[in-house]
Amino acid sequence: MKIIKKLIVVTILASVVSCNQANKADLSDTLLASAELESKSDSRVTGSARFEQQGDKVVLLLSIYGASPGLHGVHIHENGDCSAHDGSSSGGHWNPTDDQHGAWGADHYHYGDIGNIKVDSSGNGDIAFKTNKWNLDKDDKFNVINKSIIVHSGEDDLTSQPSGNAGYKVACGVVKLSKR
Ligand SMILES: [Cu+2]
Ligand SMILES: [Zn+2]
Repeated sequence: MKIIKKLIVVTILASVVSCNQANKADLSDTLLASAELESKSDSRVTGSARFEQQGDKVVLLLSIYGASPGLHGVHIHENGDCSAHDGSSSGGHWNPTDDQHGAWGADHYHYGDIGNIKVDSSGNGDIAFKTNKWNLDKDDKFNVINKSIIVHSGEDDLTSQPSGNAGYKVACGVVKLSKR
């Protein structure tokens, strides 16, 4: 009986150890960042963003809650600072290529011009975004760490300068490296 118990314990320990090793191996080349979006300008909008480096691409998943139904402009802004009541401390659109505001992938756009997020009748919205123009791991001007992600009160028209006439800022979160 004792021998059987020992065998069971040894087997369980061995499987726990091997699981841990497998997880470590998976994480070694996964770089993650996140942003918790807080309400701004007396809104009730909150949200969370997750950034993952996948090879030479960054994948962004953003979910927001408590927003009015319809389209809301979403951008990466240049400063990782959400302290102002109206979010103005986040600065302008992140624009490392010194270009004009526009639709992502058009002739002219900012690297922070994610576009619009669609919010349903319950006030929830999700957006998934993937690009090889950003990174989480390089010491260059295209690294998105320490920038901020902003949700606006209105729709980004993808045309007006300098920021798409998307209204005021209703949520803001600083992009922080979370795991290597
Ligand atoms: Cu913005
Ligand atoms: Zn822009």
